[in-house]
Amino acid sequence: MLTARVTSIPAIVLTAALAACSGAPPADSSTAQAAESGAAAATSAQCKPVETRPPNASNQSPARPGQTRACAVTSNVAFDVSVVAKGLVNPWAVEPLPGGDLLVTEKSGRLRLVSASGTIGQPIAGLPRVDARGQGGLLDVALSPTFDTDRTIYWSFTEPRQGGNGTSIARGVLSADRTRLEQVQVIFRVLPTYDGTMHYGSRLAFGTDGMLYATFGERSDSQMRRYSQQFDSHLGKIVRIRPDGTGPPDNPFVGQAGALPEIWTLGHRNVQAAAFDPQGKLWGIEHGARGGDELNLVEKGKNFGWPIVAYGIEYSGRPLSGAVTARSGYEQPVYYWDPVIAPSGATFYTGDAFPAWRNNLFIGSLGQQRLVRLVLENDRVTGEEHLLIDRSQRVRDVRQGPDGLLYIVTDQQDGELWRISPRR
Ligand SMILES: [Ca+2]
Ligand SMILES: [Ca+2]
Repeated sequence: MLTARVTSIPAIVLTAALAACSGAPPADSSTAQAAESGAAAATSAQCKPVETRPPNASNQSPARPGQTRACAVTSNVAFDVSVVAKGLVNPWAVEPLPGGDLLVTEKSGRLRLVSASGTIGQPIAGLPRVDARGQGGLLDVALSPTFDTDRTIYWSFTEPRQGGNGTSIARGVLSADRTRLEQVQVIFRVLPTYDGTMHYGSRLAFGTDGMLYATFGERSDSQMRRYSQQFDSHLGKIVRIRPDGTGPPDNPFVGQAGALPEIWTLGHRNVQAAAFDPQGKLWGIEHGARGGDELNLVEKGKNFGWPIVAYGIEYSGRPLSGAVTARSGYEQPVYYWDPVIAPSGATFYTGDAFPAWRNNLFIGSLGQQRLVRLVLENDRVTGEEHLLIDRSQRVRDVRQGPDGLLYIVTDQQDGELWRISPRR
């Protein structure tokens, strides 16, 4: 939460900073943050955000300047978009392989190898069945940190279960000819099982600690939201597990009565994007309420608020019942979008092909059909750019390849795989 540490900044500078980029003034005593960004305030007269439409939650204010509607920035990077492959049916994830080929999941349950030149392989055999209704299906895929030697991959999927379904994580070994998965095991099951078709999450990301971090939704229905705050459920959580699916002893709630040992953070709504930054910090981007999509710095044991603390309104247009935008003990998002972008897939760019983009966070936007680029400084968003708008496709996932280029899949019935490379 915010703490008032510095209050000496002149009120007139504060006012300028607030007016320039963040709409109305903050709702709580967050002037310290404004003071920290005093330098930015001095130059913010020219600041215009990418988003200029009215917010959905017109009566809400950010907790600090720059928490939403950051200054629009233009990188002036000239790039080409190559359509590597077409005809992918609602692809959900793209995972570049070391040699240049790519794994692509399709929501209906197929995992495919797409060659660097764009040849789409037959579905890889050996995956368990998925429940592909609604938002469910075959979701993310990630390579083992030791893929080079063990050819092991991990994937998340909507598992049909007695009484409903749930997000589960499986792993398997890609056969030498890359046509099938062997030694397939379901290593983790989100509890409880529920009979619905929404908010499964999920993204998978290995940390430098060798642990697998996985993000999940709270299953959307109003009676399910409370699970985001309950320690006896994985719904609305980010978990940290060993490669065998078990919770390690240094997780934050190990030993707490009734708490599941895999929980890393709580209070999430539906996290469909997660990425480690170059310093090894985990960031999660989640679908919020209408006007409340969030970028969060995912730190051990923290509570990100849903459904008690949240920006936005119900998709019906009604206020969020019982919610406030800020409360002590609950994390503020580093950044939020109102109106929403509907985020899915994210990566920090670290390659050599685009020096101007290094350390920037790229996020897919389903709802606004574009790629979002965020500039971060000291764990704050200082610039936003929207790319690939003219393509009008729902961007589902973005990853950096070993060649330093960006790879994107689009969530369409006739979905595409794109390669973003410097213009020739
Ligand atoms: Ca992935
Ligand atoms: Ca939140």
